[in-house]
Amino acid sequence: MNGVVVKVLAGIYTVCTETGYLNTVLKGRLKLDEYPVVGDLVKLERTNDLTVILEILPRRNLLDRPRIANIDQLFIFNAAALPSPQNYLIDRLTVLGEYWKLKTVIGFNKADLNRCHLADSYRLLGYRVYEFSLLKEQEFSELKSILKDQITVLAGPSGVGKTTFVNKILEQNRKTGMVSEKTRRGQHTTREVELLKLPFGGYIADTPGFSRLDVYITDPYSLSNCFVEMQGIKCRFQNCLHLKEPDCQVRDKIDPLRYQSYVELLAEIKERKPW
Ligand SMILES: Nc1nc2c(ncn2[C@@H]2O[C@H](COP(=O)(O)OP(=O)(O)O)[C@@H](O)[C@H]2O)c(=O)[nH]1
Ligand SMILES: [Mg+2]
Ligand SMILES: [Zn+2]
Repeated sequence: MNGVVVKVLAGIYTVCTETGYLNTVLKGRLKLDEYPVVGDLVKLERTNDLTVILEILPRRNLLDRPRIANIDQLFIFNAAALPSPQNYLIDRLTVLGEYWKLKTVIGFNKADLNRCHLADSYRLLGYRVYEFSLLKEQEFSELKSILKDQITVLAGPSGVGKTTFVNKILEQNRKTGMVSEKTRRGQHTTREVELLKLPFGGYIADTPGFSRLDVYITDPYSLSNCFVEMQGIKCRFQNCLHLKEPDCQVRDKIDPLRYQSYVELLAEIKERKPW
């Protein structure tokens, strides 16, 4: 029997199988190079009253902080207002989406409050952008079709409506703005990540976001590969960071806001301290 690890807590791996959820442990004395993480496909065996994990099937990808495997899609979740969207945060996430080669979707919730001009900028870059209000039922079927049969990671700042979204999608009532979530806010510890099974196929994980870009991108020269609009432009220089180099052919072709994000992200990567 196979299943998907949806939660890891104190050595107990909750696995979703075709017959339901099972709490499992690692097979005794099982020597694994790596321990299972949320998103892992695992091979299970039932022994007496216990279900054990025999093997982790090969991973398609493995994201860090939070640790999660086999992700298909990144849903960058924002609000058109309250809080107003931060292009820098969105750019950081689009960079990670490119880095991990994930399908990337950008959503702007709370369309009832504001019309967000940033939506058009990201559309122009070729991203799939959705503007909606979770207060309006009719806009919901399209959002469901985006998630169907995908393993989606939801990332975005707090207050934008992520929990409201997940509740509606799961047709259940988890508390919005949960206290436990609030107490963790501002701390730099990683919140545990959990995959939630969607009733129409697929899984979704609500995450605090992948903030430590420098964990992944260590070579400043590779950052431009993670900006979709820079991928197609050849700079005349082999080694160009597209900063102040004279005659750089990339710098002037990029949207100024995106370019500013590029410069700031580059600075972050360069400041990286060895661990
Ligand atoms: N005006 C408006 N408020 C919304 C909408 N969606 C969610 N909210 C509210 O935004 C607040 C934050 O929502 P929550 O789901 O806790 O956000 P999270 O921090 O991203 O999980 C709650 O008070 C929601 O009721 C929307 O489409 N329009
Ligand atoms: Mg929330
Ligand atoms: Zn250049």
